[in-house]
Amino acid sequence: MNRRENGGDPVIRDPKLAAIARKVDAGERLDLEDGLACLETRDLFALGRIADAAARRKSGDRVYYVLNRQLNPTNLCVLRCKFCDFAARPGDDHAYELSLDEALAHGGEDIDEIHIVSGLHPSWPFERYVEIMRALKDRWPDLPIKAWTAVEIDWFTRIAKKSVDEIFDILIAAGLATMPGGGAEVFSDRIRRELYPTKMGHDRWFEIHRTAHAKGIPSNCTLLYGHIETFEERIRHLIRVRELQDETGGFLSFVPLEYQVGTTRLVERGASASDSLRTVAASRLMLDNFDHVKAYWVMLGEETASVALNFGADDIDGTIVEEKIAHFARAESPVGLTQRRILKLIREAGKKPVRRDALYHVLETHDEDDTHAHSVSQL
Ligand code: V47
Repeated sequence: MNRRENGGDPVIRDPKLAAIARKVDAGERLDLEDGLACLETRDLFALGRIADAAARRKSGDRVYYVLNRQLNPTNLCVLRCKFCDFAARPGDDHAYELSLDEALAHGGEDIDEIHIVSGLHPSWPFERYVEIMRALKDRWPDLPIKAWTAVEIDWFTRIAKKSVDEIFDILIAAGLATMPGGGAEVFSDRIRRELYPTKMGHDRWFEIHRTAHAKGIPSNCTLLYGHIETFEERIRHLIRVRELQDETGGFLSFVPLEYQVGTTRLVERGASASDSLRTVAASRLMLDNFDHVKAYWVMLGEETASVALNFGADDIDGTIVEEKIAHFARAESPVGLTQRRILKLIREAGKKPVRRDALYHVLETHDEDDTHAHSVSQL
């Protein structure tokens, strides 16, 4: 195969990837078969190069990160999703509810995003969730709040007996800037029936994100992969979210979440590093209308996340400080990363770190490589 026939890359061994490279070069949209070829290929490095080229067309050699903290006000939850180690029932050993002061302690002038995700508490009124946002906003008016997955928004409509529209109006007045992409899981009715039959349906997830976008609130979309889903279900998930992005343009970032086996043990072992890298690359290549694909280090682990920055990801999330959802599920990654460590992971991938806020406003670019000026123990 010569250079012209395989999309300009002399060493693409997989002919399906060569065809994908040609399509990407020509700006053609990939279809289900292409997505499957990305997940099935054994030509991992060629896939990485194609996805990296696509990422570079969006972001150059920049990789975004954010100084952030996660706040999970409670893990008490009325749902029993079969993949989740975080949720608790009243009386469970690991159940907790943060007081308002404890929740407030997660804010600060040192961060550019507070990311709030909660359980669906059996008795908290809607006002309790709003109160947390208002208290944060009163204290740190400039701190962008990224809060509540669509599942919580749906819960708020039920406990407050209000429409999605009305709930958003209240949350926006309380300081909502953007929404995380959780609760999407896998857009497959089969998976929903098997793993989270009592959670709201996927159509509702789309309705809520569509409403958020119409109200000027951008959001993310996640994919929970590496459990019982098929490759086809992964790719159909990408195609479905791509359709809403065509319609609204309101998504900021796509976030593949690697299932943490923890005690839920839907499968014996989680996704391999190469499966995760293929999933990141497939996401980048299928989602031609998304600006950002995230390598979420908490679930990928630092090393795979750093490699994923050469497989189509242009964002590594942030410092986080204390993460609970993956760590209750026994994630092996640390509970938080220092800014210095994040800079090192990005630079070791050969990319330029760019500090952003929750809405991807650029706050700082780091041109000087000071990674090696510090000993490993400080990193
Ligand atoms: O929807 C639960 C997932 C999500 C497990 O938008 C698990 O930037 C892996 O929304 N293994 C909530 N995942 C977290 C979330 C999120 C996280 C990071 C970045 C962003 C973003 C959003 O956590 C849930 C569910 O899919 N989850 N249990 C588990 N065992």
